[in-house]
Amino acid sequence: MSAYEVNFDGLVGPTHNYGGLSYGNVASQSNSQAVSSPKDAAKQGLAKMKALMEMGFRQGVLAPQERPDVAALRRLGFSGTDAQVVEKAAKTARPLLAACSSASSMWTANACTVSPSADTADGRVHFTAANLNCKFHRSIEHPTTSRILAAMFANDKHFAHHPALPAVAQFGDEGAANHTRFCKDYGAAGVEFFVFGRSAFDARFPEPQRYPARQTLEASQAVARLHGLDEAGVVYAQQNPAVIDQGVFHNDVIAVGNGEVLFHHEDAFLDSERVLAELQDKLGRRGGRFVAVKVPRAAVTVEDAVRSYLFNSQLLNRAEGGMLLIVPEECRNNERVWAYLSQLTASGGPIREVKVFDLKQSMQNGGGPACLRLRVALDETELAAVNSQVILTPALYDSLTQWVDRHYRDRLTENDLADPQLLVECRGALDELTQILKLGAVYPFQID
Ligand code: SUG
Repeated sequence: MSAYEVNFDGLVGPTHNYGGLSYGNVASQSNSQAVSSPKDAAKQGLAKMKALMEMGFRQGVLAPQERPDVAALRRLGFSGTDAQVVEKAAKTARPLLAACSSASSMWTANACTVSPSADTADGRVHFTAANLNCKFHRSIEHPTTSRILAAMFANDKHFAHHPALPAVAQFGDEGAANHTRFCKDYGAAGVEFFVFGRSAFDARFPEPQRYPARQTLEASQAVARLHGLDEAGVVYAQQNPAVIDQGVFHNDVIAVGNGEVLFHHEDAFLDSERVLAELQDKLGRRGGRFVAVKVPRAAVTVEDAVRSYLFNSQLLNRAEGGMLLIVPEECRNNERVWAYLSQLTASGGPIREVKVFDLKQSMQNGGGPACLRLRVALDETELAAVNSQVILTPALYDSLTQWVDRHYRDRLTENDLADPQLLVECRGALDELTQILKLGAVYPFQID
């Protein structure tokens, strides 16, 4: 039976703004307080989805969240009507209002970890929502994420959903941003590669000195257990703490894999040789031939990788053979990175083509092409069991574009977050969206 990789991109929410909320994410910090354009952000994301659909890839959409999150503000002690809650937070606790207004669920690589049915003990596709415990503004995403995933993949026979891990730093879990799957074919048993930043319980693993390591080994191990993965098909690797300290806050900022190929920076992992040998061995036992494309620091420094987001790219199989790399515009603007890419595609290796996308609105918060998508490998039967309204078609693209035009603001500043009307607009937009995507009631304002 044929199997596909379906990319579910996050639709950017109406409150997209630059809150400077992510310590350790260089772009988020350096663009703090800049004026955002929610409308441009949503359209840049939709343009990427449409382009992939037109290239023949299966493309899905993951809905944004209700923001400001009034329920989260109430849990922090703000009271009164919804408008009063926003008003009081704006007056006395701006950083909390900014955190509760973030549109960060757009980076769906962090929504959850997914294991395809070919890898799991019960033959179902498993999803574990990420607790995103490292940052408050992201830690409030998982309850709604779980409801949205359940509405998209609503079939017990094929899909198993696990709630987020315990909400403590020891089980800090950032979802698919630190998880890659290698396989000969999407439908064949593969090797799941979990990259962690630190261990919560074992002091032998070194830690970064400056910036936080968000993903723990123990969280990755728990996800592998929940999904019923076989040890023979799992590899754990520690991210190099030195690169976390240079702004590589997720593995997907320094490496990307697809099929039998890992495209990675020379400094991405600790004990790199051993890690690559284990991947080669385990994939070999599953009938695959592992290929590592290593980018030397002499060609691209970690700093250039972080600035350009070279590795936060989408690595996709082309129908005509070879792979295509989807990169952000910032790669073309960086001379060294662009020179490297030109040489890479001419080198006769697995990566043959590069396509560039303008994702500036998301990039300014540290979110590139790979952050914006959640990969789900599905066979034909499973694909048929997915809520068909979330699969992009030309008609859905048109209706989402018109929906954005109707509801989104052209510009948003920190002061605008204090406007209670923004909440009204957001809820109105999302109510309509749940009808377009046939999600049912998934938002707090629809169920509480
Ligand atoms: O968690 N930025 C996100 C970016 C996530 C990127 N995802 C992956 N690499 N997979 C984060 O740091 C910034 C929000 C702000 O500052 O307004 C933010 O949350």
